Amino acid sequence: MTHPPQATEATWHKTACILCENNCGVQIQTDGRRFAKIRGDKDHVLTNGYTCNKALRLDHYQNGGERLTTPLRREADGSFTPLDWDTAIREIAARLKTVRDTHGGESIFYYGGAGQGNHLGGAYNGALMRALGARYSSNALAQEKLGEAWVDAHLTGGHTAGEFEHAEVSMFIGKNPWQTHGVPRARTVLKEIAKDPARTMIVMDPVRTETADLADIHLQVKPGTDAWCLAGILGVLVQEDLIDHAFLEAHTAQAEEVLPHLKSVNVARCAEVSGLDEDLLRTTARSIAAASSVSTYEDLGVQQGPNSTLISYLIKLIWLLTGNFAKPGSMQPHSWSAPLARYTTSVRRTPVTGARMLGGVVPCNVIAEEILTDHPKRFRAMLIESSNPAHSLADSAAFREALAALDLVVVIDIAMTETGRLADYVLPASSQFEKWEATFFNFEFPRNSFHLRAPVLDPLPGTLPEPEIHARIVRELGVVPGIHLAVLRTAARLGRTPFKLAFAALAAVDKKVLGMAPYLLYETLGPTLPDGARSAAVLWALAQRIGREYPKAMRRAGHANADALFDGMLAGRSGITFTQDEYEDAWRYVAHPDHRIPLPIPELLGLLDALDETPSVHTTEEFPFVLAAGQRRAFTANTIFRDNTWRKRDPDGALRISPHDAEQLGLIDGARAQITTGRGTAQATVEVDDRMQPGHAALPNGFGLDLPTADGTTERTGVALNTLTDLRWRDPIAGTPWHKHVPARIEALRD
Ligand SMILES: Nc1nc2c(c(=O)[nH]1)N[C@H]1C(S)=C(S)[C@@H](COP(=O)(O)OP(=O)(O)OC[C@H]3O[C@@H](n4cnc5c(=O)[nH]c(N)nc54)[C@H](O)[C@@H]3O)O[C@H]1N2
Ligand SMILES: Nc1nc2c(c(=O)[nH]1)N[C@H]1C(S)=C(S)[C@@H](COP(=O)(O)OP(=O)(O)OC[C@H]3O[C@@H](n4cnc5c(=O)[nH]c(N)nc54)[C@H](O)[C@@H]3O)O[C@H]1N2
Ligand code: SF4
Ligand SMILES: [Mo]
Repeated sequence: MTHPPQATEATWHKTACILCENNCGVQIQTDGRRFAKIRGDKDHVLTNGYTCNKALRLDHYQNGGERLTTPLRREADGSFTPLDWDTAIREIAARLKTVRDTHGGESIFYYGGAGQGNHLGGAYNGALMRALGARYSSNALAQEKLGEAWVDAHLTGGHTAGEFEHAEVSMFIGKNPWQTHGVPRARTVLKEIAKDPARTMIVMDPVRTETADLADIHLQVKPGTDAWCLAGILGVLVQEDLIDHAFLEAHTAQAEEVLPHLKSVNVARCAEVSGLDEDLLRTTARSIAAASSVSTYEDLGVQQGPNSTLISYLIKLIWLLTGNFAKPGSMQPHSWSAPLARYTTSVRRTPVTGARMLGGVVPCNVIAEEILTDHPKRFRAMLIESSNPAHSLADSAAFREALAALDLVVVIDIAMTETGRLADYVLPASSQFEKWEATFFNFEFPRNSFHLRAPVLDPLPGTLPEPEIHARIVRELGVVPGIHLAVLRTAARLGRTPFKLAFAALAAVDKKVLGMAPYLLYETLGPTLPDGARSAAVLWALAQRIGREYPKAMRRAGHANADALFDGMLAGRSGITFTQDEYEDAWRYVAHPDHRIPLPIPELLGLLDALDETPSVHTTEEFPFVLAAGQRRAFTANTIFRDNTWRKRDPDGALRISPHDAEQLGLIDGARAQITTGRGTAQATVEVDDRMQPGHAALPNGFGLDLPTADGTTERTGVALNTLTDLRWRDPIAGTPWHKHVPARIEALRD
């Protein structure tokens, strides 16, 4: 018997915030389809009731924007025709088949699949790609983390993260966790560090950010000069012999090939290039060396700027040379619920431009170049899911031209986006509060957790969850033998053990079964799961992998076997711990002979040696400012809200400039300015901000969407940043964009 909902505790639904990778556990009280109240979930396994200011605005995601409620097909005149689902799936599958049969499955490109709060749909894309023979994909990680992932692959062989709750020295490099989190319960943790005289916070940022306000040492570098600052710190560590020789001896390999490169660094020159006092670099290095534990966090300020892959290496050398790995408060490896990238040093190349695909992913900045060519191997079709690349990729003009050159573009989103407007088909997804969802942003050690969220609301009529959309396309493609499905369905009805045996037997006779696993699980195990949690079926395979790779840590976390873990995932409304490691286990994650960390990366040591001849200034007389195109602020959240009314401050997305520059340019607070780059122009309202240094300017991310108005047109608030960026400004190794380092001209606008 079901009970009607009442305004009691029963109407609080446990879920999580979907606005950043922390995914803080929250509870939502609904009033019909509205989110009446939102509060932190104290039971949440990772965040214990913590939220920032943004979670309380989630109703603007669920109910603020204009939702899609029917599949749409774009006609030759640019208008959209509503279709029923069967017609849409039939037409899309037929057109995908045509592309595959004419140009090969490899010409079908997959973009996105995951946002800050939703990875479950993306967990199914492998099966769809396989069904099509597609081999190339990309996503937002290729705008930030892939250079770092490649460095990690060389060093520890896997992702590492800091343990800031316990670190004696915490170092944030191009990272503003006060606003952007990334560290669970960031504001609490930062305040605790700032309060404790025994702990030190080092912030490397050209801007005096809210995080820098709390820091003991603010390395206020000139924009884009971090490589010199870090080389200087390393130079001091080696030249003053502040390194941990015992650690190097016991746990690393070939340190002797790295140290001479650092011995010869000219510290004074490094300080000069980065605009800092040499003494400050020396004090910083000494406090790192003296600490019992050091944790570092590098983010967009360096990953989206010059020398980014080299910088990732230098940062990791700082904690490696000082022995800050695998002990409390230092850098740690961790288990994965599902790996977000491939940690490998052997890389494939893209079919047309031959760009390196670090992490197995096509660099975002080459996608348009891969398409806008007559090369026979160019991409011909694109599936885009849970992402808005026409807005978020560098060089919107080039990307839009590339989309127009494709034979087929399919977008899966909850709303009509800038990308959707350019697609041949747009498919409406259920929102993240209308379906089972989860993320694989699980980077904790020694205890790692995972949170499967149950729906808060029924799906909006006309929408479907992504796993169902994928399954319908795969069914229509008719690539899976019916007998496979029949065998697995029967086994699933008999129980988990028969299912496991049947799955293993089938995989033994037909290797393709593994590649199609997400689809097979969705179709067979899925319908047997409680409360309509069909989309969670793929977690069964992840639980099996966790059981194989981390059996002891899984058992320590209280799960007798992989099936028990899977049941725990299904039942844990506030998340569950899936692995509980011990510090000495950290070495087992180091995927090299003897679990030793090999220190040299010759290509990057070459770049380090060449720093003296490397340009540190990219501005010109024509474009004298460094524009950070995408500063995160209190009221920005990528493009997850398609609604401007959620913001309590900074409604226009102000251009922040220093008082010195404002005076030079004749600008005051609230004045309008024109921003010009080699690629475009835009206008913005000015905010004079003494946190900025002269020559540096910042625009926020998440603005510049073309939102529908009552009269059927669209209206844009703030700057669409990537009308200003150029896809050629990118890291030579990782291909990651220089969003934080865009040479620009700023002028006062007079009316
Ligand atoms: N409020 C809010 N939080 C978010 C998001 C959001 O949209 N809004 N987005 C989420 C996402 S997707 C991500 S990837 C993270 C990103 O999180 P962060 O990387 O912390 O965010 P940013 O503000 O883009 O950049 C961080 C800092 O880099 C600095 N910076 C700029 N140029 C340089 C430079 O040359 N050197 C150095 N050292 N620093 C520089 C900027 O001043 C800024 O303070 O945030 C997540 N959290
Ligand atoms: N110039 C510049 N460009 C940048 C950045 C910058 O700092 N400067 N930052 C970069 C970074 S770090 C990132 S992470 C990217 C982010 O850019 P994108 O990867 O494009 O992601 P979001 O802006 O998060 O957009 C998410 C999309 O998912 C849709 N969506 C929300 N929920 C669901 C759902 O449940 N299902 C589906 N199918 N769709 C859903 C939303 O409507 C929205 O269209 O931007 C990058 N671009
Ligand atoms: S820290 Fe991130 S996940 Fe947590 S409430 Fe704020 S925006 Fe949401
Ligand atoms: Mo991001």
